Amino acid sequence: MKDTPDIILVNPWIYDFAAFDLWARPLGLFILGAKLREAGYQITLLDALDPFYPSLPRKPRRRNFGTGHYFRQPIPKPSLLGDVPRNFARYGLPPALFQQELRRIGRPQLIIMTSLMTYWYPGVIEAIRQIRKVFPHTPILLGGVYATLCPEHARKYSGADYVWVGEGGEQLLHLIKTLARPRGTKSPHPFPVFDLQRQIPYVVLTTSYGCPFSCKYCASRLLRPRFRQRDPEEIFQEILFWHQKFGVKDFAFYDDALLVNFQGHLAPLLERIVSSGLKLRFHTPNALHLRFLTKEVALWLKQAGFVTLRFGLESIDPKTHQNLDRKVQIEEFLQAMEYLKTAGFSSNQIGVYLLWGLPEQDLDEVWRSALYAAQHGAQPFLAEYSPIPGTPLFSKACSVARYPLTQDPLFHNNSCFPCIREPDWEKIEQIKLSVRKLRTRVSQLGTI
Ligand code: B12
Ligand code: SF4
Repeated sequence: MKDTPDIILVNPWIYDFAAFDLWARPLGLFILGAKLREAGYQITLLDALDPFYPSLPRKPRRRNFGTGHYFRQPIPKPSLLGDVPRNFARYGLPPALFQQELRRIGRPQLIIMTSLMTYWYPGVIEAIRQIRKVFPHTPILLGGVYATLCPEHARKYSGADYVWVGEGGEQLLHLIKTLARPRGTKSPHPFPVFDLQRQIPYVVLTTSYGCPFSCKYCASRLLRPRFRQRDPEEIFQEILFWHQKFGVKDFAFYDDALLVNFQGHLAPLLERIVSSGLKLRFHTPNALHLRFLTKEVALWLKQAGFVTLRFGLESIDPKTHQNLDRKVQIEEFLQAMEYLKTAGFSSNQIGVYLLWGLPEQDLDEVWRSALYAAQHGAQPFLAEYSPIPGTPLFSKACSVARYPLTQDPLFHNNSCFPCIREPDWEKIEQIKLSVRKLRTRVSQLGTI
């Protein structure tokens, strides 16, 4: 008889104009997986995004440090986003392979699915629809960012039996125990369940939850109301485990506030890494705070093996910061750049995110910011604003947007520039292209 798992963890598809595996893993689901193992459940993973699935029609290209493309299939663009002159796609396994995989695994007692961007909900709905075809009666529990930020929508449309809001502790485990009985298997380790993947090109981790800041465009406080830092030694053991047991060299941090309380938090971890002599590469795809980048911090980051640094500069216009985040001043950016260069970082390792598409923001602001960043030796990366329900900026966004933002989370898609009434798509493409050229020049020459 086939040894079916008690629970299948599902990472659903992405439906979007573009998607790239920039150290993007469902960490919340993998942490939950660790708790389930600890509680004696036998679990398995069905990852709809798996770029290593053997019978994919084409192998997605992989890039540096474990990042890479997903398998992509063009699909019709949702009619609501008809005015956006771009192609739409499903990223991940063809549905037939997803179904085949479900049949191969066999019927579990419970299915647990995660969700990320609110506007990726069509991937959640489709995954649930496909699961129902194979296991019509198995309960499905949905959680994650979309489920937390848009619970009403998720309850009404996802098709899940249970929609969980927030992190979930004992109460969540209690619910799971009413839905599935653990077979009492022994957990192989206490860490997020990256080993359920076919390959482990990198591991993502978070040393803290939440953020002490409260920028008006950000959902961090809605997802994690309390800022909490983990024990540095525990994090070191997590890194050591993946490196020693699975040969993982690339680690990406998901923290919202990695550098806060540096002396008491990140410094002890970096000291452990440096003194252990491990040759690892660290990446921070989620931005770091420029304000906390001192000379000492820069030196530690360099010594410990950080190779991809991203910072939240957002804009060089002081008014934007006054109105929205108060998180950085231009002098702090300049100072940080000096420290980073002195510590030995090269320009192709340093990037700054710049927000555009904010309510009432002039498109030229982002271009000025990009030029300024490049002139000072940082690569500019554009981050389009995604309006998020419940954030302080959301009502303003609703009042200027060209779509009814409250009616469908598809309208939160950052690629649509929802807060621009009449997008000049040609100009937008022109800016993107010019910024890409700036990045190339900066990474080759160190400046422009
Ligand atoms: C890391 C991160 C990224 C990474 C990739 C993440 C990934 N996995 O793919 C990178 C840097 C690439 C990224 C990119 C972007 N991101 Co981002 N990202 C995050 C961040 C900081 C953390 C998410 C995370 O994994 N957290 C860690 C784990 C532990 O938590 P979790 O997955 O949320 O899960 C917890 C609970 O939800 C729950 N849970 C999870 N699954 C399940 C399942 C069940 C059943 C249950 C019960 C519970 C549960 O358990 C966990 C707790 O134990 C969040 C902000 C935040 N603080 O959460 C923004 C966030 C999700 N990103 C956001 C945005 C806007 C973006 C960008 C659009 C930015 C931009 N303008 O370019 C891009 C879009 C990328 C794309 N189009 O491909 C927004 C969401 C927007 C939206 N409308 O949904 C957020 C909320 C930040 C914000 N601005 O407020 N992001
Ligand atoms: S944008 Fe960054 S600094 Fe601001 S609240 Fe969100 S995570 Fe914190």
